[in-house]
Amino acid sequence: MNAKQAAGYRAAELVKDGMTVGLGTGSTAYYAIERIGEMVEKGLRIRAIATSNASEELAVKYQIPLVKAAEVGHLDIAIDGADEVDPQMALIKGGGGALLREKLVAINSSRFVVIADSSKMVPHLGKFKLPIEVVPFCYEWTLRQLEARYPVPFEQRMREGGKYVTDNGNYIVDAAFGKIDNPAKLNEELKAITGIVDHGLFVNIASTVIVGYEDGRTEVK
Ligand code: ABF
Repeated sequence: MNAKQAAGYRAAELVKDGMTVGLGTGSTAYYAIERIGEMVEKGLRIRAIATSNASEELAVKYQIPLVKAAEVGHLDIAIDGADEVDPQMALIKGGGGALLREKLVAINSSRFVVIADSSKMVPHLGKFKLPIEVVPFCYEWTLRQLEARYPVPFEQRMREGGKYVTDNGNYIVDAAFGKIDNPAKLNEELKAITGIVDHGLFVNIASTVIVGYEDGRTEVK
């Protein structure tokens, strides 16, 4: 069992019969979804909201019943990966481009459980480029505002055939901040810039972090 598997399976153990679950996105969340699918197969009554089209497809594959926000007041638990986790459990997420739905699911869950292999644990955030989701309308001006405000490289995320587009039809700009000294301050500043939908800083949202190690061990923080 590898580190991602160990963390994903351990997190799935927190899901109980009757719960409504937020399904994360990425290669670590994959294992949590796989295990939750096995639990559904054994008869546990679990319903879910997925944080991306890719995770929705996994839920369908594993026959995990999907619900809409209108059908449930909140989520009992959300399980999702991260790109970086600092000692205060602040995160950088969005490497997979799903940050907006991931944040909406996380903030509407009673418990947000982050699952990560030990390589994601960092002393401070920022080495991983911060994904920022921007609306396509006049995005060049939004990019100009960012570049005027922060003296760091901003790079529009591309994919084969052109600009990367999120499941929500927006663009992603990746910001190479290097070291982020005050994630809470940057979180507020970015949210105040018109044209920015959201970004990959998750501050004071995670309630549990499950770290997976290559020997199959897990550590719950
Ligand atoms: C997702 O998990 C993204 O926010 C983040 O980029 C990704 C981490 O990737 P992985 O689990 O594949 O390492 O939630």
